[in-house]
Amino acid sequence: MNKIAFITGASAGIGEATAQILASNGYHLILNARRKDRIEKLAIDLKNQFGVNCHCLVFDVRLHTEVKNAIESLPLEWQNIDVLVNNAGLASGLAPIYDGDLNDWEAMIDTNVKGLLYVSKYILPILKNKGSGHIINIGSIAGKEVYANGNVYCATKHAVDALSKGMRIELAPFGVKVTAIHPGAVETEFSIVRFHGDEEKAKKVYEGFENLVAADIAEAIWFCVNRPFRVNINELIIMPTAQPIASIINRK
Ligand code: NDP
Ligand code: 8X3
Repeated sequence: MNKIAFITGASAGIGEATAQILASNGYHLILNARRKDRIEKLAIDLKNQFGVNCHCLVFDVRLHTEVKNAIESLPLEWQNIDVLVNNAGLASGLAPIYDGDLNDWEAMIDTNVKGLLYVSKYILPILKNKGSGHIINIGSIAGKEVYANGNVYCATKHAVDALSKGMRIELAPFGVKVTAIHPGAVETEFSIVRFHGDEEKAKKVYEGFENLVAADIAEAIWFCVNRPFRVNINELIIMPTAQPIASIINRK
């Protein structure tokens, strides 16, 4: 029987690449994002390419009631979830803490921390009752190190790191695995979002070195998901070769 994975933030970047690789391995998918047109198109493409079914759930992970209603109203055939990929997230702004914008701070805290918690809250009971399942939390190198002007983004990703460790302790008795994936610079829409739509500024982030691509992270996620039940990959830090630590990028 095909397994079911629930991916938040599946309309772009790492989430979309994860949908591709899981679909190519026979997973049926619950695809979440706010951009309905994107996930609906992805659902059709994955059906055509790999013959898997996708169920689109359009909601904003920051809104508790939307999250609760969407997950609680899943049709019966979509409730038997095996894998949750908590991927939806963003950096908003890159400024010293004394110049920080309140809207940026709230967007990051509400999405990266509270959104991850809201989604997990309604899916955990399913995995716990089954006595199996796998949660993949997308953290960041910003959750392992702190860099100048990253302040609140780094804090939210440190929270993802801590929550992943806590979840692992509390869910292991129920046979539920928890893996945290911490990437360095991956070229996606991430920097366009961070710079509030300034594509020129975003492009510069990736100039002069070989950045990671979303498929690199998706392949690592698939490796973790595809281990035997006895094996859990607790965490992976995945960096561009040119970026040995968060704050150093060796550019040509
Ligand atoms: P993208 O901007 O390309 O994709 C982000 C995804 O998250 C989109 O699908 C977006 O969909 C979704 N999303 C954002 N906010 C919400 C929300 N409130 N509700 C639902 N979905 C939302 O970025 P990445 O693919 O790079 O980012 C994915 C994850 O990886 C994030 O958690 C990010 O912090 C992390 N990460 C990224 C790195 C990078 O360098 N790119 C490195 C380390 C970690 P929509 O807008 O349609 O809602
Ligand atoms: C995204 C990578 O280096 O901008 O999480 O923090 S970085």
